[in-house]
Amino acid sequence: MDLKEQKEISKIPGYDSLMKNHKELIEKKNQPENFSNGIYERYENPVVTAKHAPLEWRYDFNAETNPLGLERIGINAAFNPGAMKWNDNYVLAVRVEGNDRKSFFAIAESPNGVDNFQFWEKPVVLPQTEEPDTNVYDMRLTRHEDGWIYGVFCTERKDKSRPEDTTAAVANAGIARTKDLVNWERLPDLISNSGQQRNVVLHPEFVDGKYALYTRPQDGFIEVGKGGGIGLGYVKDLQNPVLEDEKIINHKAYHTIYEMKNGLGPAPIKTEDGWLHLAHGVRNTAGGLRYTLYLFMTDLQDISKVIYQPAGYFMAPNYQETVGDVPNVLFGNGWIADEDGKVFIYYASSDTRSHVAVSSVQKLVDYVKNTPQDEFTSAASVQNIIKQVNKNQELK
Ligand code: M1P
Repeated sequence: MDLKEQKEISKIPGYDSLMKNHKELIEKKNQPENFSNGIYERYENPVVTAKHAPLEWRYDFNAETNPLGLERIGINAAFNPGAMKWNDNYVLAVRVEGNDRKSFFAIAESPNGVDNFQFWEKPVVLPQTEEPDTNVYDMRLTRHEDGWIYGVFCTERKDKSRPEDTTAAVANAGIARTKDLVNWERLPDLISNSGQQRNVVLHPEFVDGKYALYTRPQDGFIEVGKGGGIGLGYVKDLQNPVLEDEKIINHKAYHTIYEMKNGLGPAPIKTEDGWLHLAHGVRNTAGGLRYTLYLFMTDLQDISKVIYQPAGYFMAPNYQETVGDVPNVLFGNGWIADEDGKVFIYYASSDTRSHVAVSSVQKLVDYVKNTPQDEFTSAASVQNIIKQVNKNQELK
């Protein structure tokens, strides 16, 4: 018996069909949906799901130690990916969540941005600070002009001031940087005046020689309380990331899609008209929280100044997307603007799986500049429709 034969014999039962089905899933072609609102095209299939996780992570393939061929480590979800272009390919820093509820990051790469996403061999090994993370999630990737690629993510730990409450947690921004997406250097966590921080994003350029960070201060772990809104603050040195001059630049507001809370998605895209931002807004309903995505634009000279913000959502969960571990959620923390102006918007549905929608800088800029702004009353919304009807009547 030669060595190769010995290896074949030692594989678990069902190995070949497991491998075949996994390959078919990864190589499945993706198409745009038939319907588009003209602003973006959603793609039919999710780009990354729990089932895309490599079989090597999940199975012990050795028939001697796993004679029944059982899955040993279950993967529950693959969502909220950060995104960037990498050697002409499209990479996602996916929040992969195991059956044990722990999230970690893993890089998935595709040649075209819409299908064939394949995870790299091993998940990201994130160095720890003195106080280890219990859970990490929602990495925003920023290629900063200082030459590093930064991953800013949420780090969650037990709230030790409430030992009796097993659900009490503290969220903050963890910061790591890399040159190759494999070896990561951990920097200290953000130091800010807020009790908790989530949805923190690094701006890609220096502002007056400082690092600019978008924040989302909050009083509690889930509830933003008196805090909330998308903030902006500055850090002189990321080795000692003390946040200064934090101010809210995009407030939550009554009777909007971001009435209860909001948070920035990925780092903004620079356009000739301004910085284009993707964010999520949260409102409460009788059926629970509803997360939708919205866009706004800030001034090129003064990044704290919102210059355009269309009313309402840009993208909301469709019927299938409303279903998942945390229903009725769209969350987007990754997008890629290609050199030809195409924009790949990566978003996740219901904290379960990751999708793509494709648009362009031209369309998104037109959308933010020409969609009516929220005037906060039904009567004003009716007037906006009437204005448009009258304009169309001039064409007759
Ligand atoms: O469950 C929905 C989202 O909830 C949190 O986002 P936010 O702090 O804005 O409410 C995050 O845990 C996010 O990962 C999750 O998708």
